[in-house]
Amino acid sequence: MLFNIFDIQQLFPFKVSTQCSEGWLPFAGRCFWIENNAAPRTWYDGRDACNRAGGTLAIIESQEVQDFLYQFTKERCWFGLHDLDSEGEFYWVDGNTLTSTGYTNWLPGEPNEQETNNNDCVEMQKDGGWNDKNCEDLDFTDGFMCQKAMEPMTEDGLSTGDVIGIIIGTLICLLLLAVLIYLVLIYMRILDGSSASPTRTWSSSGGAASRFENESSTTEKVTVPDNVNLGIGSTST
Ligand SMILES: [Ca+2]
Ligand SMILES: [Ca+2]
Ligand SMILES: [Ca+2]
Repeated sequence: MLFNIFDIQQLFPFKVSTQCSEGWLPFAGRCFWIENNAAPRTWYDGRDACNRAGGTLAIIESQEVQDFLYQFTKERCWFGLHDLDSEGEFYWVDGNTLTSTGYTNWLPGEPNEQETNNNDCVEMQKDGGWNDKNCEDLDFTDGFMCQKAMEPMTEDGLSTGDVIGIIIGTLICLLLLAVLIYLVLIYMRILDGSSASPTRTWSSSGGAASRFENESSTTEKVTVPDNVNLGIGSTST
């Protein structure tokens, strides 16, 4: 292999490691965002907000993740569990089944799907227990929990996109600088050319014969016919 990515990275002025962007909490190898005190949100509102932030509603696959998230929740919060596709079969938003993760924290008597109320989305209540609830129910559930993967970032917290933006911006600046220097050189050359143009002086040598002579090394002579009166040297009356 001609190029080793790690060798190339050594040439790069940024040290990169995986981190969470500002405001996101690192835990269990990913980043979490807990939205509290928001306006009332449906499960879909939370899902869409997490997606817009580049993540999904949170997946709680263990007691550790449950405990971590619970310490930041101040109210009922939606998370990424639902049985929208098949009643009673709960899936995480990443497509895995609830049984595949093997952890649950249902409140006593939950999930208690009500045919008239379609409880197909799951919230964490204030005591940390899970409750299935109508996905569009705005009562009591004002928060949601998101997760997303850690991102490669520099020590200064710059993401890959930021670094690429800086590099592209720098290249554009260098290109503009090169164009500016080129234009300045052309302008200076034009000025030099005009200052080096022949300076013409009048020479009266040769009697009536008259001509312009170039004082510079470049000789340019213009012969003026003898019968042309240039009005130079004549005395006005
Ligand atoms: Ca249902
Ligand atoms: Ca249900
Ligand atoms: Ca319920």
